[in-house]
Amino acid sequence: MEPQIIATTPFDGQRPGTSGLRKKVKVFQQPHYLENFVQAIFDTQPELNGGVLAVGGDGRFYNREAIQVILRMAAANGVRKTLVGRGGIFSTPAVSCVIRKYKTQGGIVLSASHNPGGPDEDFGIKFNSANGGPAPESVTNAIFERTCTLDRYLTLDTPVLDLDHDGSFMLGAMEVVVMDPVSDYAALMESLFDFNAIHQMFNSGLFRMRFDAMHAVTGPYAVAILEKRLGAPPGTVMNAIPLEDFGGGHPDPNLAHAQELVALTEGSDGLDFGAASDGDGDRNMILGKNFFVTPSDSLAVLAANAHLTPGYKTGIRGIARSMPTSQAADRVAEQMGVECFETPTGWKFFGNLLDAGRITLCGEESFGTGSDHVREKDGLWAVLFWLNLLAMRQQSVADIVSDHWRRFGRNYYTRHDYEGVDLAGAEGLMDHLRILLPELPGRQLGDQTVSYADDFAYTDPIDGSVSSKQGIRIGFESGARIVFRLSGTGTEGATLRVYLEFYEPDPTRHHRDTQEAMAPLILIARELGQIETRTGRSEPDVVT
Ligand code: VG1
Ligand code: CO
Repeated sequence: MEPQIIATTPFDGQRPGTSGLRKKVKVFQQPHYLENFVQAIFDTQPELNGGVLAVGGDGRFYNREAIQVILRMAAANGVRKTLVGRGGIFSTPAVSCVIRKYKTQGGIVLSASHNPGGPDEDFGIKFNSANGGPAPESVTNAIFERTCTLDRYLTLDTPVLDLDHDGSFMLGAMEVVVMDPVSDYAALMESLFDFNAIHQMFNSGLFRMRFDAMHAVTGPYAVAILEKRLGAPPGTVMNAIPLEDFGGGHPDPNLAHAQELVALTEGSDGLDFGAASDGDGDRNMILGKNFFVTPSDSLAVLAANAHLTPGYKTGIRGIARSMPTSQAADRVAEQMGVECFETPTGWKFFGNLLDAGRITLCGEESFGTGSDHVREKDGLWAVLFWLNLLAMRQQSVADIVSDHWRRFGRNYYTRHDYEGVDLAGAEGLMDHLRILLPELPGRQLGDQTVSYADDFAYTDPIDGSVSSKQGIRIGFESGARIVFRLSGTGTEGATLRVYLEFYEPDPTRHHRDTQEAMAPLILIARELGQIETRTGRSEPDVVT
């Protein structure tokens, strides 16, 4: 079968953001739009020619069509073999797992993660490298550059491919292997955690939990692992059937969007444990009875307790967190005597540190936690990690976290998001802060004195690459911080994220209401950023 050469012209704005190219479905549905981006991947990644590629997505609207396009183009571009999840489905961490296990030359992940799905909502695509992780900036920049000059793409003229049955078939000279999306991932989880201990905890009948798959990709993974392998009662996984539009919801596991689950953990009859994941399965939210675990704390608690699980029993080598993530993990690293790194937002910055063996665990405040087992953040992994800890420690979630605070102190933390604000206003706010930076050190703001203020830049300790303008950091002498950043995953207007934290060593002050405790710092951020005048918003849309 001869490849067809299709003439095309470049589209503006095919620059990948924090995690791949994310646009409205309608943008992707324009003739040649998806094809151009995919061709730019093949043109810039020569090792795919003659190589193996993993492909799958979170099952959202347009996933099925996009997979067909990609497979035909892969065959026309000389890919030798593709590994595809049945139905075109793979969670993001499962793609990473498959790339690593079968040593493919890379993978293509179709997802817009926590963004809503459907004909009028979002779609996304990103390329993962042979290490299983999101391509580093050097690669995403090269792909973008290529989209600016592209004038043709290669494809095959074939009927619709059947991807709903396991097995393999030839597409031109390329072999397509349709595989169970769950089994390799489940086996990896079993190698890391004490499934027997977790099984016993479920068998005891004393432990009650729900996992909210939010009608997204983790449904089949969670049913297979929690209910089938670990013996959790049927129905433990709620909203388990993946839907193309996630049932109309926002598949974002946080207090605002997973309210049904949150309610089940509240009150005197609340569940012992609640957890949720996002559209593509890489995020996690952890809840105890009447207790929300801040993702930054979750990373710190997992690090401090990692030795209790089989996969990490020999200890961890180091920890990395994204810049806006609280410094709770730093305290654990310090006490353990291991290295701690502060990277820009986005998982791609952890890859080099993981590959070099400098870190074992990493995480972000945005409900992302992971380790060197794959090169993506991993929602179910975090849930299983917590279950393993609960089984070993035989304590409630609240007790485990309170113990942690007593030992390390508490980093009070919150993030305020102002979504869909006017782009010019948001950029104006950031520019205004940048201008202020030089005069801030030494200044008194509220009850805090500024010790440093900068626009975060990161030099990768492994390859020396520099990423600048990664967010405004304002650090105070007390150790408190305020960070301002604009989102790189949205598809409409701008989203301003304001991240706040302060350190509280005194255990008698560890159980205050977070928003109340942080009110003075929140006020400083609002005034300094002139948030209301510049965004027109007096309150954030989402508080986590
Ligand atoms: C957000 C989060 C970031 C995360 C990224 C991708 O990016 O803040 O921490 O890595 O989403 O996560 P931004 O640029 O909107 O702040 V996912 O689950 O969308 O792959
Ligand atoms: Co995600």
